[in-house]
Amino acid sequence: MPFFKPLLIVLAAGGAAFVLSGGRADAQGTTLHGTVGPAFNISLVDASGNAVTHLEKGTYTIMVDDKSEEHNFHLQGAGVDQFTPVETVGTFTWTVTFTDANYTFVCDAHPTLMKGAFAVGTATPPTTTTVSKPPLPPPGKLSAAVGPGASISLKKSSGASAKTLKAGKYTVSVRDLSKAQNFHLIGPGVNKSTGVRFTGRATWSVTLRQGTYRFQSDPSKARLHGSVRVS
Ligand SMILES: [Cu+2]
Repeated sequence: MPFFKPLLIVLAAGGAAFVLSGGRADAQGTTLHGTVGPAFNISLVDASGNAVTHLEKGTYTIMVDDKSEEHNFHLQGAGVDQFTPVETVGTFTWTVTFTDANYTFVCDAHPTLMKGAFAVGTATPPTTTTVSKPPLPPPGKLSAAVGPGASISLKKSSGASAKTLKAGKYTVSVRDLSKAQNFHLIGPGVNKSTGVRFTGRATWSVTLRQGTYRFQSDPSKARLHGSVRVS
């Protein structure tokens, strides 16, 4: 019966395709979520929020939320090499195809501290999957103030003027009590200021590197300024 023949062929082809794909999970369209920062943390999780340790091979969408200007997310392995910029914060979407191999994700700035790994397909899973949160020295604390009169200061937690500091992370609590002045901290890798008309408090997290940092009120910088040496 020639009339039915094309229909039978279609059915057979559909059945064969189903059998072929039935043996393995189809990864097509699966989305994974990578996160790095704001602290020293990096992770890759599936839609349920579980850490990725093993995947079926296939094509995935990777959405990365890079929350830090000090860290990045770098995904590497057979056929895959995708990374976010270290100095940029933002979300990134990649389409990647994983084959039978091990893959790693690291922060390029802290590759020994911030890393993870997973296996795909028949690859042997890596022995450790690390999501590191290493103990770090707590950030130093600094108090910055400008106003209410013609005054500006940057002090250590002891209350002493910050003339010299060790390089590292600091939390700066800023009190801007003047509607005509601001507090502006400038130096290697740092350029932060309150608004001139702004009054109130601000908290900044900064990483101070070796060098000289200057603080000033921009409208009166000849008069209201100071500096701190970082070693
Ligand atoms: Cu990092």
